[in-house]
Amino acid sequence: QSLDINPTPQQLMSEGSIEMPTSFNIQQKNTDKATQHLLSSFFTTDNTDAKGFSIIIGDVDSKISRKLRRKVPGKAEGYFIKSTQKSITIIGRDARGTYYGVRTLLALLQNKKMPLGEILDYPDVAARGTVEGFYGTPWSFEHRIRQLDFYGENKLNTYIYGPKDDPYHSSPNWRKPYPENEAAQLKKLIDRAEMNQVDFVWAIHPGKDIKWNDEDRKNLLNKFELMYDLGVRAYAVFFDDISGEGTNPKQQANLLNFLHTDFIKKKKDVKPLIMCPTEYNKGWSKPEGGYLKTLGKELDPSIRIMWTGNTVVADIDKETMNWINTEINRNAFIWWNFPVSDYVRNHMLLGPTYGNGKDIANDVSGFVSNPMEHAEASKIAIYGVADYSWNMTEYQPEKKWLEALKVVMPKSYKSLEVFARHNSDLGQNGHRYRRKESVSFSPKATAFLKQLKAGENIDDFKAVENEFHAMVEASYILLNSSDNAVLLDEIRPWVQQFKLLGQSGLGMLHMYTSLQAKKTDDFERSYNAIIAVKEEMYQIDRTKNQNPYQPGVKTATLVATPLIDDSFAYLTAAYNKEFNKNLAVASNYNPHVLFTNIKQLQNQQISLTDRTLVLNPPLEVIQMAANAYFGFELDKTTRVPNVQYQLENTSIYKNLELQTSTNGTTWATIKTEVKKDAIHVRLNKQVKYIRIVNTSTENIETKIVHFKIEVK
Ligand code: LTM
Repeated sequence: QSLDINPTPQQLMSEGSIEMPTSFNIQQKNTDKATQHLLSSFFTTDNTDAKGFSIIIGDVDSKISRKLRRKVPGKAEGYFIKSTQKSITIIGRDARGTYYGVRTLLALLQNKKMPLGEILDYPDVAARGTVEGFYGTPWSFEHRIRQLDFYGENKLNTYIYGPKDDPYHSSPNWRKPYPENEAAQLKKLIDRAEMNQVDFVWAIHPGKDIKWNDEDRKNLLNKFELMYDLGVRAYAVFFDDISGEGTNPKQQANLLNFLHTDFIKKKKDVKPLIMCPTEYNKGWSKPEGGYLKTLGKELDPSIRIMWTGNTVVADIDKETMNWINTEINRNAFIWWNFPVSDYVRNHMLLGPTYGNGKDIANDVSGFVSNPMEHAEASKIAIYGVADYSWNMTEYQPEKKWLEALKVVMPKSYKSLEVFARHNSDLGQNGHRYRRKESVSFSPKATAFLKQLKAGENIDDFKAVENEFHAMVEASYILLNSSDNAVLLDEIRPWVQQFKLLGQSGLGMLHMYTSLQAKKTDDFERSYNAIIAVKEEMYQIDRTKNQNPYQPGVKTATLVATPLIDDSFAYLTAAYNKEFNKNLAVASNYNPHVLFTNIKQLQNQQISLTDRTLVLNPPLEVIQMAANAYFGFELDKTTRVPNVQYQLENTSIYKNLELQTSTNGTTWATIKTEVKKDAIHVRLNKQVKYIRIVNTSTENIETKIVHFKIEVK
């Protein structure tokens, strides 16, 4: 009998099972609201009775648990369950432990038979959960409610509220109170978190414009008080993605220590502070500047310091932890940037949670995932995070991924599996973070292409055909499913795109068989159908999920799409050659490349749409040393009618030059004028290289709002 319990308990001693009782006698003296609420969600007058099967619930201090208390694990939030023929006893190490014990009990009661034996359970990591810390549309109130319930169900205890695009969390309004409506919603969320035994950690992001003076100290304290009145009992201060004065580590430490003594300690019922440093990953840390060491030395030891790993987006291993923990004199609190997709917004990241070391439980003070702006879809990864952070050594990514799919779509999970296994990679991106995709299909796709191009018999033809059928069928099932409308709303454009991709795959296979049989009419019919399907896909890409960063909808980009595109191009060329035809080999190939000497930008993506070449703007602050530049190298000298760019720090325009060149050696400087913080130039010039250069001797720090040129 499989006991579907997420996260996986630490020790489960099974001694058979009995028929599942139908009536229960609950004996408990708990006062914890969350536990009461949970019990009443299951035990009603219909299934309770003084003569029913005994369920005894208490924490280590209650009389009820006197005999078994020594069995309760010594770790915070742990619990012990003993299930016999006559009764079940649940004893928690603390209130949260008891709550988790009851969560496990309710999972046990979902089984057909009642398992007997003992469970000893506790979390490996103290703080587990999410940080809503992405750029883009913050989660809605309803989504957050669903998340908090999900965290309770999966024993996650931390939700850090820090959406970058909430102006009352960050600039310009961090000093101001939330408007009435938003405050009322936050209060409801805080209550809901309490009902799920989740710490609602409210984060502030003041570093963009903070002044290191008494006035701003008071502003911060005042905002903390306002949030306290709404019910907040845990706080974080973020200093990520900022430049200038706000980055000073001594000032940051002073401020945090002040908040610690003048707020946290005084309140008595508030948890220790969490902070996100400016140098929050190794790639950006400058040991010579002593930033992290200063924080490590000066910050009160109770203050937890967040860390994203060796780079902004990275998986975490023992070495990473050893390095950072030595720098900051404490165990870092991991901010894991997965499945966040704010830098690859046209992708849906639905793959398994994997990649982090299974040996870092004792090296971290917390582990939170930064999710996608698609809250419901993020649950697939978060489910894995819940298990990983609770019971690291036992964590099995694939198994937990399959379970997660079933949890989010109990009826249509098999179709969701087909969709999710082809929608997990991020595509090329500035952070170079990649995920496995189409794992079982990939070898078949490779063999197919190889044999096609070698003119050999295609061994896996049927398997490839089956996969395309599965893609189309799964999409139809998902698009018409009713078991998770919230999830479907988020993924719909991607599923539509996926269905069309599957159809184009089937069309491509038909082109192949028609060419083999020399049936030219059939070949051209399928060819034209694919062109029409591609047009429909293009329309989705141009109308759905539009945003200034990575607009559009991309699906199955690692294996299935390249297989179909390559085969289509190959078959069309082969057909043209054999029958002396001239069918177009459609291509959306972008021949231009990024031109930069800035390391941070080296992997940044550029995109070409309707003759506009765009640098997909990075979300982070860019460091431009003297002579640093970024721009484009066009595939050949081309007329560029217009250029537009905008940087967040407008005071630095005077230090920059817009330059063009036809050979990359001699450069012409273009006159620019600032209008409404941006630069628009009517260039109308033949150009092969175009760049923005820091011509001053100073280091420049700025975010790039946009940079685009027209190419004729
Ligand atoms: O990762 C951190 C600490 N900060 C930001 C996040 O807000 C953002 O979501 C991620 C991923 O783009 N990168 C960051 O730098």
